[in-house]
Amino acid sequence: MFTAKAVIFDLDGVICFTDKYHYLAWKKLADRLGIYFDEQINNRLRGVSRMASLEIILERSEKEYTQEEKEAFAEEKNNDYREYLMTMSPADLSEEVKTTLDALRAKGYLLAIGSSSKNTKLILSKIGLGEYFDAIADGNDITHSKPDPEVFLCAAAKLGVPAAECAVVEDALAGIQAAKGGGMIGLALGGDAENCGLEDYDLKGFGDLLNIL
Ligand code: B16
Ligand code: MG
Repeated sequence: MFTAKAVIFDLDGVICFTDKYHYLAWKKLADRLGIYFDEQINNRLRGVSRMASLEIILERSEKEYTQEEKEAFAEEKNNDYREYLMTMSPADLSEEVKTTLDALRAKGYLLAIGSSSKNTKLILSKIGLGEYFDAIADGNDITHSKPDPEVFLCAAAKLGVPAAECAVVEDALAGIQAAKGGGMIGLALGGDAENCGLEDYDLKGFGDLLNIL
């Protein structure tokens, strides 16, 4: 149905689920600072960079903070978040995701990760995919986070595949905007990507990739 040579996967919300850990770590910081934060606000952080996430949380703060203070808050949150990540294991990778990835590879697709997260390599190694992908583009490679297409264009360049021949799998609207902005095929998988109106296709589940690629 789609002609692509490569598939670029978002990480959080597509390959595995760390939003609960982001929530717990941001909640701890927000509580310490006396700022209201709930799971609905947490949903706005999908695909958004760490500093941009902090700005969303600080929207409810009565106090203004300096750049230095903000960087310290982001580091504090990240240290708590990484403690949660250390509890992850290959059991956090579903059978459906693993068998679908293997089947796509067997069909000849190049497979890459395009994630806003600076913790991408740690997460992949914890779930047993440390050496799996043909290319990884993450928060460490880019200056502009999704919805900017930079992370996906970086993944395509690392793969050596033209953007038009890359399909992107995303759970975040910001991620679909990034994929389409980069001239790629946008495949929505749940989250606020689903039915956002910009996607080329709504996946019924991860395994549905094998029906369309
Ligand atoms: P970090 P993705 C994103 O990953 C998360 O969805 C988002 O909630 C997070 O703020 C962002 O990574 C940055 O993460 O603090 O680990 O650098 O969905 O693009 O794989
Ligand atoms: Mg995501």
